[in-house]
Amino acid sequence: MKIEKVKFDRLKMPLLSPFQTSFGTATVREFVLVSVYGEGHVGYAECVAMDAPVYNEETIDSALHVAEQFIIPKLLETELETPDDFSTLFSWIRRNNMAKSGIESAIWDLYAKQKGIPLSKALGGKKEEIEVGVSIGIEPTVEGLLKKVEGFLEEGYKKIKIKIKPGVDVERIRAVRERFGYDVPLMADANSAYTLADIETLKQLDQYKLIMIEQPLAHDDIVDHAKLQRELETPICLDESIHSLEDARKAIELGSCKIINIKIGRVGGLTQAKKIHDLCQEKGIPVWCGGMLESGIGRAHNIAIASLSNFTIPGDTSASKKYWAEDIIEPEVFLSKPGIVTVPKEPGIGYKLRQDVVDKYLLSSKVYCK
Ligand code: OSB
Ligand code: MG
Repeated sequence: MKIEKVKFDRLKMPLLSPFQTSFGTATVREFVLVSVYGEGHVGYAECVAMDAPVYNEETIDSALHVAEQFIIPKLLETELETPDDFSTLFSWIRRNNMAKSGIESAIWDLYAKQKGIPLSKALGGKKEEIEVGVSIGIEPTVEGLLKKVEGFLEEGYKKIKIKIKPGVDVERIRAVRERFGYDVPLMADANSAYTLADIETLKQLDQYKLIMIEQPLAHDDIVDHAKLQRELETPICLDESIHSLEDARKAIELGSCKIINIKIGRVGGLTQAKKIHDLCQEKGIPVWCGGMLESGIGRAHNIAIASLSNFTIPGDTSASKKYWAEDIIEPEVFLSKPGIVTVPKEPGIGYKLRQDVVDKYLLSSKVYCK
């Protein structure tokens, strides 16, 4: 594969409603749409770095810098056999996984389009449809949270994830259980807001039979999570702590988690995501696909990777309309049946880019050729 041109479009799209996590509140999503060109085809992906380094160490600007200085010049003069070569070629660059992933995932889309096969198939995915859930931010009121949960349950979402932080945790989970019962597949995501000093609060959550608690402790920890997991009945799922195959291996070996959330951007691309998926499968650790408030382009990649067989837990890839008044893809991501998204059968990601919507939210563009 020869990459002839790379284009970055920086977009800023308003969220339909504010999204609050333990690290802050978002009302807009700024991100980079990546296009890679080769042999008459265009591959698309999204760089999911955020505007501030609150989730991981990257930002949109740091990702653009790393891509421009260290990835693109080499890429434009190298012939890749397969998209897997990308991660070998740039393994010398430490971390900066979202910078890598934005370009690598676009190359995967390009590859699948050149072969005329769906991206899901190129990755080894077998599922024709995937089960999806929703991630609900920290709502200003309990009543507001219950209203949102009710709406998403009516749409048939297969997993309800609720963001928590110290002081806004046990009462929220209790309220959802009291209103909707114990059959609702419910989980909490703390985004690293607790320490081992909060163990009594975290233990109180056990009585609500959550399917898991996601990343309760520090973003860079796997040791305290192992201690915590020994004290909790609720399975721990790691998100922020897992950046690589090696991180996953160590966390599994230590007993730091029983489930792993795979985000393509956080682990440096689809090749690494697939490797972590395969390791987890071998070790009996179920995985699911997390989200980063993606536009439809990022969602499309999430759908493709979630078609692999060990993605046995519904992911966070909800319909486009949960976040966007209008998405930049056609068709939008929608539920084909309650809580189900159909995996596209068209070549590549299987969604078309809506240039009119891209233009509407465009801040700036930059093109790189040899
Ligand atoms: O922790 O999973 C997370 C959004 C931004 C950063 C981190 C996280 C999230 C979400 C939203 O939970 C998931 C989605 O895209 O719907
Ligand atoms: Mg998370």
